[in-house]
Amino acid sequence: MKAIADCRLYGILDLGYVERAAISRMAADMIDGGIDLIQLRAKKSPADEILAMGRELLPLTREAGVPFIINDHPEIAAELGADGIHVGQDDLSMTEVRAIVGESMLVGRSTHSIEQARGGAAEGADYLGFGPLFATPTKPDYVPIGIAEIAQVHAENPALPIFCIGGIKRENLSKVIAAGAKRVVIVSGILQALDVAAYVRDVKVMLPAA
Ligand code: 3NM
Repeated sequence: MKAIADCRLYGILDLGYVERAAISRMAADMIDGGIDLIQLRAKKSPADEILAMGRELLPLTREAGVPFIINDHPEIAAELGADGIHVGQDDLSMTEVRAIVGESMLVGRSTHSIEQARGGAAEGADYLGFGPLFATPTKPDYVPIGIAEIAQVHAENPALPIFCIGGIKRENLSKVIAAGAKRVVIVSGILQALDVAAYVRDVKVMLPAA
């Protein structure tokens, strides 16, 4: 499995954009393009459906060596044997998450400020999300933080993988990289692309390896 330190482009299968029946096809296209990480984000789905989707996706990601992350639900991640769990600011503490998923699973935390990123680093998160950089319909209730603090958040946490997120598209990626981003999450840009694999491939070329 690809190490988190080597991951640059994080894709999310968000059920707000992808039909349930199309998740495996979408995952395969993302993998084909060279996606580094895949998260399942199904905010409105019941636990048993998330588990069923995870069971469908995990063999695909495993075969590709792509870490598979579950959003929000540590119990499901543990039951599934996922590679990671991603939690938000209002979710469980790191201690509580670790008690459910164990020590070896990746734990990611969403952060929306420099201060929250310090908290994520201090609690021992394996990686951080940092955003939303720009306004985005995927997470409509959040005030965008812009790109000015990207350099600082990286300077403060040089060893921690930080994934910039929120409103990032192929079209504005060079601006985000110029501001200091090394890793990004792209949700709607990938899921709404006419050619998903080609879109992922293009973005990967723009994100140089360490
Ligand atoms: N989390 P898109 S922004 C899921 O800032 C999510 O924590 C964010 O989707 C955060 O690429 C976001 O379509 C949505 O803008 C990202």
